Amino acid sequence: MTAEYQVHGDVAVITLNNPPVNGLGYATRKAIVAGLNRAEDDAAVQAIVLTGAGAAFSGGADIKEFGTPQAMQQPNLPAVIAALEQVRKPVIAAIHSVCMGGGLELALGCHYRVVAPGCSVALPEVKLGLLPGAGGTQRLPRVLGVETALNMIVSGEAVKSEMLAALPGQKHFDKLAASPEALLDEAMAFAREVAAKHQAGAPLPLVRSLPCKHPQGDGYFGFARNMVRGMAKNFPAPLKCVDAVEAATQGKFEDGLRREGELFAQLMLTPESRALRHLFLAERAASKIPDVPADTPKRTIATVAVIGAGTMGGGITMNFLNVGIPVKLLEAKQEALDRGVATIRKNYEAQIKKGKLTQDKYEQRMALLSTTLAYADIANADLVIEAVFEDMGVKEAVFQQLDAVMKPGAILATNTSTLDVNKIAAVTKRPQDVVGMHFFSPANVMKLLEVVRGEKTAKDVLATVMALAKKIKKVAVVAGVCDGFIGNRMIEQYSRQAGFLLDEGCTPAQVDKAIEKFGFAMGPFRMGDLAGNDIGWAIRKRRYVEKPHMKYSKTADLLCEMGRFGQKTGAGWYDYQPGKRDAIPSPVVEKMLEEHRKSLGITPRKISDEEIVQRLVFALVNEGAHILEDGIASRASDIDLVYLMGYGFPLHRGGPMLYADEVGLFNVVQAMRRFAKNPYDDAAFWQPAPLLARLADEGKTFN
Ligand code: T1G
Repeated sequence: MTAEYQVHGDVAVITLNNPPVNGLGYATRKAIVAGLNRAEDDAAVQAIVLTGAGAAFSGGADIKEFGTPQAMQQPNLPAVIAALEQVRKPVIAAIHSVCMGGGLELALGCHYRVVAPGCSVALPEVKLGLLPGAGGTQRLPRVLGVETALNMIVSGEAVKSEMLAALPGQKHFDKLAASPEALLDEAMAFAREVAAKHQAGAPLPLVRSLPCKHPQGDGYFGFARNMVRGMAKNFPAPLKCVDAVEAATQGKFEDGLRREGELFAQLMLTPESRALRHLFLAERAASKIPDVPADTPKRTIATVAVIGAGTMGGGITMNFLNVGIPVKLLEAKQEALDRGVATIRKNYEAQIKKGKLTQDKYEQRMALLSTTLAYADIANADLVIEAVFEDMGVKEAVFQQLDAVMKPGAILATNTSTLDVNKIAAVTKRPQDVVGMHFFSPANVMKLLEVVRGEKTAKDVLATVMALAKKIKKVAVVAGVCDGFIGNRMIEQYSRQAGFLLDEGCTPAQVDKAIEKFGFAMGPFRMGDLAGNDIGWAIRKRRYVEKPHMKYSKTADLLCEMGRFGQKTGAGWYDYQPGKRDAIPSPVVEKMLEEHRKSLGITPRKISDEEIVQRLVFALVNEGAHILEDGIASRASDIDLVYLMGYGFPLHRGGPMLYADEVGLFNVVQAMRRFAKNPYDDAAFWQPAPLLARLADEGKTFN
């Protein structure tokens, strides 16, 4: 289905019907034009109403069509809008819900717009690394004013329809309907009113005919560019949005439209836009579990218990309080509970100070929090999440307790970041109710949630947790059980390469600077000093036992043996002034590295930034390929999502697997063959994963 055509007396109604959001794909575009032609040829029809069925008026161009021949197949969207403007009968857009991107541009091509209150209206193309490419940068300023329009276009944020309709002098909406339910009737009545006016000879109003000027012209756009430049680091689209809107104020409509088209075409080809479009689809794909149907019944999660009131437990708790779900926080000792609750209060108070939270919302949330020292008190929770010390023995003891007290059907979740969820489940009589919910610190901020599926985890448990993740505004990715799941398994290889680079002659600062120039927010050594080098130390000690064959640089252990755990001890890979976070290259560390290289008989060599970045990033790619082969992740885009949302991989590169696709898997494999010849590296690791080798050989991509 694409668009339905019906005639009600003297008004034709064209209803977009291309679920889920009436994306304006080729078939839908054709159906709109067919409907317009049919209405124009029907003498009985005096006016045309264009509306949408289902959840949206239209969510815009069909993002899934981008990069395919259909995307620009005529009639493309500009052609459909031109057809709208050429119809000699009044066309009224009746907007009942979401009206975004090309959907809004379509509405702006109509002669009139009637909108229901509560609709989300946006030109969000900039979030896809694009700009409105069907006249939005030329028409929106004409109906809302240049500044309001530019703000909407550069931010991509949605605005409620009643807000826009209330703007003084706006010509965006001709009528605000009483409600979404009343919309169509009101639009039809409005259509008949204007039909009469136009039959009497009044010209049909076109947005393109409205004037578009800014009194301060160059001054304003110069200011706008400066504002945008800061927020648009690594992304070309925002500045081109300014260029396009400026063009709307500088001459004939057609010239501005042409300029917009040029800029849109340029952006469509940028890797940054490919990365953002990939991210958009990856987020939505990740919510689908191949063998768990979308309509799998979900368990009701009305109350949650959290065990452990430390940094993670407190952060996890806040996610549920934030969406109105009561939490009972359990600890072993009262002072730990008091500390945990105090931290939650402090976090909320900080948000109030920043104006991000109101006092009454804060009090509402805190009213949902209760605490206890007794397992019996949490027995009726629908979901319990343990966030206790990262030790298998401790976690097994907790799950034995939970198995004994929790009501039947409660979901038992572990926040472990690497441990074997199957082993934890095995100490209970209900392994089907056990699942991993791996939050990332700070848990109330980081969007990523790894949902770790045990061998016996029930499908309805997975479906429930995935739906709950969306409710608490997390990006959830399902991972299978292995050491480190997806993200931490990959970061181990990244960290190993960082260590080998030090062995071979790099300084921590050189490695950090190279990967930060690539786009990571923080390199591995600054990150280690921030998170605490002792955390990695504890994990390596376990892995030395479990994986004796795995080669590591000893530098990180030497650093920890010196007590240099990072910022928390005032010294790590870098030195720190008391109370300051600025990372200062450390002569002590430099000396340690020199002595260490001597002990290995390594003559330090100059290593290029390119080699640093390739070894760090391709290590992620190769391990990601293994993760796909092992079935730990369902799709490459899930791996990208984990790294973008949880490990600071630069958004404009789209994730390690998409980056490898952009570099070309052939080139990735060639580089790995070179790294495998380095005697101080780990040749075995650099054997390309069979999946990677095959795709490279066949000239294919991960995504
Ligand atoms: N095209 C194709 N599919 C889309 C889509 C779109 N524009 N928008 C959403 N979907 C799919 C999505 O993939 C998912 O599919 C389902 O709809 C539900 O999405 C020329 C070039 C509209 C506010 O950027 O912001 O117009 O996973 O989970 O939370 O200038 O989707 O079920 O298979 O997000 O209710 C500009 C993007 C396009 C809007 C609904 N438009 N979409 O949110 O549902 S470029 C956008 C959204 C453009 C023109 C340019 C949201 C939503 P599946 P969802 P939701």
